[in-house]
Amino acid sequence: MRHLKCRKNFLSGAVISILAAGVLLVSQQAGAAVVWDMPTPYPEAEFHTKNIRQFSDDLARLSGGEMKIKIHSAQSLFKHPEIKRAVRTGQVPIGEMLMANLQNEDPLFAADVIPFLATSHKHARALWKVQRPYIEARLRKRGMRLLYAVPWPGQGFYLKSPIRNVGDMKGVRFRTYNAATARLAELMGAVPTIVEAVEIPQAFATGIVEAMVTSGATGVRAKAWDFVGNFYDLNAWLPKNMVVVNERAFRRLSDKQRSVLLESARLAEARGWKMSADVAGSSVRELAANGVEVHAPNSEIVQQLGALGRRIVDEWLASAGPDGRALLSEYNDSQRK
Ligand code: PCA
Repeated sequence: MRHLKCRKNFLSGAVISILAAGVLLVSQQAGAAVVWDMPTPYPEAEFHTKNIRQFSDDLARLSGGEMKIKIHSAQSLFKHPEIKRAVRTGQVPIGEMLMANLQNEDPLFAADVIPFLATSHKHARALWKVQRPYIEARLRKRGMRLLYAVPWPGQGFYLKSPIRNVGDMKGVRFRTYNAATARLAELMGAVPTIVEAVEIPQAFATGIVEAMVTSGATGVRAKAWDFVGNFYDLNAWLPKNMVVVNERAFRRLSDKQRSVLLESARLAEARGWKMSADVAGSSVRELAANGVEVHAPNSEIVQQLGALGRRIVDEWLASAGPDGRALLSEYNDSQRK
């Protein structure tokens, strides 16, 4: 008797879920609003996040209110190192992260943090054109899809005192942001600690670090002038943020929603590259206006960093295999044309 009752409950449960699935199907066909939570690592005022706001506005507008993104900036929903997994497993449908942070999965993700390979927006664009298909393929293999990527301005060093050469970096507690930047610090003889962008002021305040590598943009956002007096404007590389979507979430969208998403992403990529180039200039001016001395590196520093850069290329090539060699020669060919 009891057994039968359970069975009846089970049956009605099944009927309810079938009905619920039907309702879901109907509501999606009727174009009910899709609201996506989106974790990002960087603060609200950062140009990347402003670009995501506009991306979200475009989505809402072009979809006639059918799609919305709820942005959770500054690691408020997931910490930066967790965002890829959250998107991959479908905990969230969409997220932003630094592409090169996926280097431990595949070195091709880190082609844009090789020092002195691409040192301007123009070169970074050429590198991205070559790198993109490799990234798309690798994300697809992991159940994700690339929407767009936008670079940070060129990377330089923030230091308390001026340096004459790279030897002066020996033993310096140096803030880095991923494995590749930590490796560079190590080769310079500095002592790397990985610190997220939003945690920079605290890391300096508590003395965990005394110098850092990042862009003018992040230096301004962290108010670098509160803790360092010198910026070496190296433009050593332009790392990219990427916005990726979970493939299953993408497939659940209607045809119209998918094309609106891809169109909004195209607009965001074009806009973001322009914003990045603008911020490259304005942020260095802002650092100077706040009393940070902006240095062009002397020839000894350039030469020493160049040698470290070549060593990093060799290490990268050794780990990146045939695809790495193909990427590098495609990029070098594009530069000869
Ligand atoms: N800002 C980010 C990544 C590179 C950059 O310019 C950071 O420093 O964490």
